Amino acid sequence: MKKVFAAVVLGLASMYGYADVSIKAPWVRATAPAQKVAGGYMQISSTTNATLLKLTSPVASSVELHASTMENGVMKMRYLEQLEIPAGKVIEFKPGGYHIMLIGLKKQLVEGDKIPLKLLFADNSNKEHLFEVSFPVQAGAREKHEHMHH
Ligand SMILES: [Cu+2]
Repeated sequence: MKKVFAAVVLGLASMYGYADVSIKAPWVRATAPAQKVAGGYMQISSTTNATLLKLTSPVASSVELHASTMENGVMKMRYLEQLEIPAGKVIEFKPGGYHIMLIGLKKQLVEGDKIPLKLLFADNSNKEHLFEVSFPVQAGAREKHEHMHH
């Protein structure tokens, strides 16, 4: 009887035990009244290999994953279909690097607001897991070159 119980507990643990991915220090940059795009940042890590597949938010018509890179002294932005999160590595989203791009904003993002974002991850057995994360809006430091391609 004890053995059966242990097996059930293990079974549940593998089904619901997806605490592997952790998201730290999320924030979204505050916007000007007419601004339609905003950048979002966070740190993602996972104890097992995972893939960030998709992001959505009720405040934007779409949410994309972007990577900024310097090429010959010019900041360029690249759209990423998805992002691999290798086990044990912290992927830092920050101005000038990986970022979330909220596109088609439905309202102004004011410092102090909290923006809900849903992040869909696939684990290493291709099971999908939906995370709901609240991103506080912060003024942050303005970097002129950051979104020159929008
Ligand atoms: Cu961007």
